[in-house]
Amino acid sequence: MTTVITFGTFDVLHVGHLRILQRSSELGDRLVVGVSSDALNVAKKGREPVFSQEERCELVVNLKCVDEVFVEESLELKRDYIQKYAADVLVMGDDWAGRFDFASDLCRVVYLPRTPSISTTGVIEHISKLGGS
Ligand code: C2G
Repeated sequence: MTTVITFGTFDVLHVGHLRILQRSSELGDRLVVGVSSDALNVAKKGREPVFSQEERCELVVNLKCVDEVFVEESLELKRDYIQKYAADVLVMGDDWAGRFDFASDLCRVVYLPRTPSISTTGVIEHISKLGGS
């Protein structure tokens, strides 16, 4: 059985998130997703996510292509997570290209192209403009 692992915040879930998860799942038999903790998001992006880590995990784990989720507490623990979940493939969006090559002795590292023209920040800005009109 081939296990695929990927990571992300998945805040304000949108079709870009869904598509990368679907394409990740096609690279193996089982897809495990590390969902960034609220604290990690504050450290990484300087703001609280819109949806809590529990809500983000609940949304992601209920997508058909996802088998299991866990909360990613630290960016530094990638190697531990890969080993803990016995991942054969690590998938990241190509905005991270090259930055996870340090794990290539543990598993295959694949960067998939992002879906153009959609982002959590874009969705938040769109909604706040609607609210202001
Ligand atoms: N994504 C995508 N297309 C978009 C937006 C996002 O394919 N239009 C992908 C990203 O490349 C990433 C995943 O969806 O692989 C999750 O995106 P984010 O929630 O923005 O993830 P990020 O905060 O970059 O977290 O340790 C790495 C981090 O946890 C990645």
